[in-house]
Parts: sequence; C-alpha cells; structure tokens
Amino acid sequence: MTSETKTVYRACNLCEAICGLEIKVKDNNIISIKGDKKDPFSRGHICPKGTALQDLQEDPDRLKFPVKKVGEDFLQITWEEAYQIIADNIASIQAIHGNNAVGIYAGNPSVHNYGTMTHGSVLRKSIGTKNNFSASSIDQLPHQLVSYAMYGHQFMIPIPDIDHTDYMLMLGANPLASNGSLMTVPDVKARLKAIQERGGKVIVIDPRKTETAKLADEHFFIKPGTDAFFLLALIHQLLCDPLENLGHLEPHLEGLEDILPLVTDFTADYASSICGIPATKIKTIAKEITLTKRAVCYGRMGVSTQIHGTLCQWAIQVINILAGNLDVRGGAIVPTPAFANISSNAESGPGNYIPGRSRVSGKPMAGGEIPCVSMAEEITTPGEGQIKSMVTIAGNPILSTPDGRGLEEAFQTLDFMVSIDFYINETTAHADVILPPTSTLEHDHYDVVFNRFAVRDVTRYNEPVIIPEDSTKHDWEIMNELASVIAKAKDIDSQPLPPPHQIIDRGIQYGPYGAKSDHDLALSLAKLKANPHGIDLGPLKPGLPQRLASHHPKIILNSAYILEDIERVKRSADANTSKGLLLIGRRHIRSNNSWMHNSKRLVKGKMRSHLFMNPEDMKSLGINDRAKVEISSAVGSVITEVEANEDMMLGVVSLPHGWGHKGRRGRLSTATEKDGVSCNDITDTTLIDAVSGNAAVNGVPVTVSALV
Ligand SMILES: Nc1nc2c(c(=O)[nH]1)N[C@H]1C(S)=C(S)[C@@H](COP(=O)(O)OP(=O)(O)OC[C@H]3O[C@@H](n4cnc5c(=O)[nH]c(N)nc54)[C@H](O)[C@@H]3O)O[C@H]1N2
Ligand SMILES: Nc1nc2c(c(=O)[nH]1)N[C@H]1C(S)=C(S)[C@@H](COP(=O)(O)OP(=O)(O)OC[C@H]3O[C@@H](n4cnc5c(=O)[nH]c(N)nc54)[C@H](O)[C@@H]3O)O[C@H]1N2
Ligand code: SF4
Ligand SMILES: [Mo]
Repeated sequence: MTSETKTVYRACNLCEAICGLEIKVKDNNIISIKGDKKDPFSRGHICPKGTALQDLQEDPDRLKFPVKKVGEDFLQITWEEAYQIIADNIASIQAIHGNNAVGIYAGNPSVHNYGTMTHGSVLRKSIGTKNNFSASSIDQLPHQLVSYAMYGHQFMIPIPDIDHTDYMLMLGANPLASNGSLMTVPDVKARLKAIQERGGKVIVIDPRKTETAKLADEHFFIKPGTDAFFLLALIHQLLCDPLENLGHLEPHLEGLEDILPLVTDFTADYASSICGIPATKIKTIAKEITLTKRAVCYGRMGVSTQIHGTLCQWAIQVINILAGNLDVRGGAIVPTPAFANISSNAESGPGNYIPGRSRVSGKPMAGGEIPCVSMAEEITTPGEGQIKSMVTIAGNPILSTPDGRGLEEAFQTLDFMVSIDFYINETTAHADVILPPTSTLEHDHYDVVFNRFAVRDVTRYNEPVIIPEDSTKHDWEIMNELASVIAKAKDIDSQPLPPPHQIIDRGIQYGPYGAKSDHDLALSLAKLKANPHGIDLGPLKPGLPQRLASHHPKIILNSAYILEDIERVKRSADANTSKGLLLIGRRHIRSNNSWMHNSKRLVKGKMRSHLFMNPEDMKSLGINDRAKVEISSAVGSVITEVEANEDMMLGVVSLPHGWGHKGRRGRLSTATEKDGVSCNDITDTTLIDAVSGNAAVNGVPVTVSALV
C-alpha cells in the first residue's frame, strides 16, 4: 500500500519573521518545504533557513534521548534517571549554598518556542533563584527598559508601521539579512521597496553599507557607538522649531520640558564632528522626519548592543513623539495581538529596574535579569550567592556572549550543569546532563512573542508536522516534569501547567478579538485550527493613551536613570576622537546565531565568517586581501582571514558572531568542520550599556595585524 503525500501548513519559528510554510510530508518524512502563499502576512515568502528546517529535522547529531556525561562521553539514560540526577544535585547544592547557587541562562529560541514561554515559569519557580540570565541582555534589553520607563510595560514596544510609512529612518539594523527584529516583517525587501514605489524614502545609518543600505535611498556611515550624538542632535533640531506635531499625545506627555536643556550642546555641527554624518544632513533628516506626514525612526541591534543602547532607544522614541510619529498610521504603533499575555523569561509582569544590583560588580537588573556579561564573575567569585550550578535552556552563551573563553573556563568550575537542548554545542558540552526536547516541527506552534512585535496584527496556530518518536518530550513537558521532581527533592510544592495550547486558547478567547470579547471574529483555538494559513487582524491600530496602564497613565520622557547617560555621552566625546579600529558584528541570511551551522545546505560554499575591512585601512597596515590576520582586543585575540571590503566604513572592521565551532567541545559534525572564529572571544564584558547592563558587542576597540 502506498502512503499519501500530505500538504501541511506551519509557521516557521526560526526567526522573528514568522513566515508561513507549506510542507509536503510522506510517511512522516519531509518531502519539501516552500513558502505558504496563502499566509496573509508572509504571502509565500521564505528564506533559506526555512527550507533548512528539513536538515534540522533529519540531523543525525540531534539528540533524541537524555544523556549524561561520563568522562569524555555522553551516555544515553532514561528520562527518569536524568530527572533524578538533576533534582538530587540541584536540591543538595541549594540546601548547602542557598537557592541562588543555581543560575539559569535562557537563549534565543526559548522566545520562539511557545512551550518554553508558557512553561518556563514552572521550572523557574521550583528552582527559585534570583540568578536569571538570558540572551535579552546581549540583545534587546534597552528596548524593554525604555518601554518600561516610558510606557509602563517592558513589552509595549512601538513597531514601525512599515506598510504605511513614507519615510523610514533606520539605524543599526539590516533586515535584508536578519528578516527584521522587533519588527516582525516577512518579506521586508518587498515592503521597503513599496515605500519607495509610493514615493517615500528609506534612510539607513550604519557603519557598513549593508544589503539594506544598498536598497535604501540614502545611506550614511556612522562611527560605531556614536549614534547617541546623532540622535540627540536630531532631538535638538526638533526642539528648535515650534512643536506642532505632538497631536493626540500632547496632554499625556510628562517631562518634555526637561529634555531641551540636556540637548542644547548637541548641535548638528558638534554631533557631526563625532559621528561623521554631515551637519547639513542631520538638519535635513530632522526636517524631513517632521514634514513627512507618515514617517518613522527605527533602530535595532546596532544601536542596542552598544555603550549607549538604552539612551539610543529612548532617543528614537522621543524623536517619534516630537515629530508626531508615535501611535499614528505610518509611524510607530504598539500592536494589538490576539494573545497578549506573554510570559517573559524571568519577569512576566510589566518589568522592573534595579540599578547597581548584581552581586559581584553591581550591574543593573532590568526585567528581573542579571546582565549576561556578569555570568562568569557570578560563577567564579566566592561568597554568599555564588553560582555553583547552571541550567541552560535553548542557548549557547559560550559562543554568544562576550569573552566566551572566560565563560568557558567559568563553566568548567561548576559543581553541576544541566542543559535543555537537542544539540551538544559548545556550551551544552559542559553539561553533566542534557535533556533534548522535540524539534520545532514535532510540536504544535503558536507564536506568543512575535505576533506582539509584528507590523500587522495577525494570528496563526499550527499542528505538529512530524510525529515525534515515543520516547521524546516537548520542552513544556520537560519543564513541567523536571519542576515536579526538583520540587519533590526540595520538599516544596510545584503545580504543573496544562499543555500550551490550552493556555493559548484561553488567552485568545479572552483577548481583544476573542470569543469572550465582543469582537466579531470571536477567536478561539478551534477557529485558528480551521484557518491554518493564519488570520489577518488588520493594520496596526493606534491605541494610546488608553492602553497605558492605570499605574502609569502618562508617557514619561524624563526617567532620571536614562537621562543621566547624556552626561556620559558628553564625557565620551574625547574617547570618540581616537583613531583606532572598531569591531562590529554582521548577520548573513544563511545563518542563525550559533546554531544552524550543522545544516549542510546552509553552510555550503565559501567561508562567510571572515573579517571585513576597508581596503584603505588594509593598505595603511600593510595587509593583503585574503591574508591571515590576528585581531586583538583587551580580552584576547583570534586569527582568521581578511577580505578587502569597500562596504566597510574606514576604521571599522566586521566579524559575524556564532562561529568558531572547530576546536571546542561541541559535537556537531558539520559545524565543527567549518573554519571560522568566535568574535565573542574578543568582545569585552566591561563594554556595556551602563543604564541597562546590556552587552556592547558593537564598537569594540581592536587592532588587526597580518600574520607573518
Ligand atoms: N558579538 C555578537 N554576539 C551576539 C550577537 C551579535 O550580534 N554579536 N547577537 C546576540 C543575539 S541578538 C542573540 S539572540 C544571541 C543568541 O544567543 P543564544 O541564544 O545563547 O544562542 P543560539 O545560537 O541562539 O543557541 C540556541 C540554542 O538553542 C537550541 N534550540 C533551538 N531550538 C530549540 C528549542 O525549541 N528548544 C530548546 N530547548 N533548544 C532549542 C539550539 O540547539 C542551540 O543550541 O547571540 C547574541 N550574541
Ligand atoms: N540570518 C539571520 N537572521 C537573524 C539572525 C541571525 O543570526 N541570522 N539573528 C536573529 C536575532 S536573534 C536578532 S536579535 C536579529 C537582529 O536583527 P538586526 O538588528 O537587523 O541585525 P544585524 O544584521 O545584526 O544588524 C545590525 C546592524 O547594526 C550595524 N551596526 C553595528 N554597530 C553599529 C553602530 O554603532 N551604529 C549603527 N547605527 N549601526 C551599527 C551593523 O553593521 C549591522 O548592519 O536578527 C535575527 N535574524
Ligand atoms: S525569514 Fe525567518 S521565519 Fe521566514 S523562513 Fe526564514 S527563518 Fe523562517
Ligand atoms: Mo537576538
């Protein structure tokens, strides 16, 4: 009997673009993966990683059963044995050293997988530690902190209404490679081109002439780490003219009058002398963003993961407010998701902020997290609260966070480590026990996070594509079960949560379009199941000030802990006149942080992890194209190949992150064969955004020399 080929639909959850996929399956095997043309949001768009989901599904290196480390080997054990080893170790470490002796690091895929979002809290509760780390603090913590300070909730993040804007000023983002971030935007290229086709303009500010910059109408190089000068000068320009655009938000702004005195020094000429963008252009951009009716300013990784990340994100909000572009069509709008109730990694509520809090070096805590730059010191520094054991969930901090070598050494001193991951990567290879969850296509999916950051309100639920092997477990099952066993060992209570789809169903029914609301769509999980391509909920809808929480009825522009950074910016002006090389990162469409380099179809072809450098810089240092070079920072050095690249700003070099699998402990057969170094072996834990504690992986001072 021949079995049928089925066509199933499923949203891709590898990156924030949440593209719909059309997957052909036969005998529980994938035949093909294409874009789902009927997805009203992604309209058939797909990138090479979407197709590579098949490689992930079929990867022989993917763990399907728990393993424990015995000497240099990982041996298969049962789930029961694995849970018991973990519970015994965690309970005994916590009994001796206290609950905070266990640290948790949650990586990026934990926000893409709804099971870890809905059920992470159960595990956290039974572990009960304050030592929570996540990839947020090497990524978007400045956005969260600014939203918390200004709008009263860390996830009330205004998103560019890209489909209706006529002017987009974009800083430190390369959506043509990243597919958009804190701007869920499938097929961003078509949407950016549409701005131009309707007569609008796209302006990119970036130290590299990126793929996105090449598509833009105008691109300006900026010296890494100096965006605050540019943005404060824009605010200065906007405040020089009468503020005629404040619109419906004017009565709800608090602290506007405090801003002008702080930015008076930031004239266009002064900012230009530091950041490199011509003063006339700064003035023109200020005029254009005010005079264009539908305009928006947006900034992402390049302006968050730098030393003034929080101030930059604050300034972007202020620019949108002053130019009349917040909460209006074509500006920046907080989406209205069908399921609003996301639970974050460490802090599910509106957020919080405690300066000077971390144990060893007094780093700030935003959103209930300790910045990941502090992870190694919290492990290696003795005293009350020292971390003796780590739990990593869907992460690879040894390649992803600054001074990876230092963290690697710190992990070797741990008494016990456990990882929830299906790969033995550079980090999980240090674990005593690894618990592997099912792969993404083996469980159902609802995107609880990225619908909330989407440029259009949409909603979509999909069933599993592949039936997993009996012995395997989903992330949410692992969290429920592990939490119970740990709680039992600690003699405390733990209540397992119902499966994620039940939590989602309830959230959707009680949400703004739900069956329990008076909305005509009367959404429920059953309705979503009947519409596997997703349901369009319309363009972004302005909703301020009504959506501000009652405890935070104003838009607060003058939080002291953010404004204080303006003084630091002024003091940094001298340092910014130095002529040394600065290192920045980059992303490539065929890559996904550190963890998809085991896909043969993604890594085939020429090496993509080498250093980019401007040919003039190479000439003055006597370096030849394709030579081996040593790149050194205050932290360490790496050796790789250099490519002469005209797209780099003078004085700036670029290395992607997430490489450097060879020669480390990870066991991924394809990834470990590829050449490449980890740029986080030379990024620096002391370079941070002082306000949020977020890592500043962009703008790292380095030297580059040819190897002789
Ligand atoms: N220098 C520099 N460093 C950076 C960046 C940069 O631009 N420059 N970018 C930063 C950013 S934005 C981020 S988000 C971080 C990412 O940093 P991390 O989150 O620490 O690392 P990833 O490479 O995303 O590792 C993801 C791991 O999760 C596993 N995984 C995948 N799916 C699942 C799942 O469904 N369940 C479970 N349990 N595990 C899963 C994978 O096997 C992999 O081991 O890197 C950061 N580091
Ligand atoms: N293909 C692919 N897609 C991804 C990922 C991936 O690894 N690969 N990772 C995903 C994740 S976790 C995230 S968070 C998003 C990130 O999404 P984006 O923020 O769009 O990602 P990047 O490509 O890192 O863009 C950052 C840009 O900032 C520039 N830059 C560096 N320093 C500065 C500076 O000081 N000032 C300014 N103005 N610009 C600067 C860099 O040159 C770069 O072009 O991408 C997601 N999508
Ligand atoms: S753009 Fe992102 S969501 Fe779309 S197919 Fe590629 S990885 Fe998946
Ligand atoms: Mo990220």
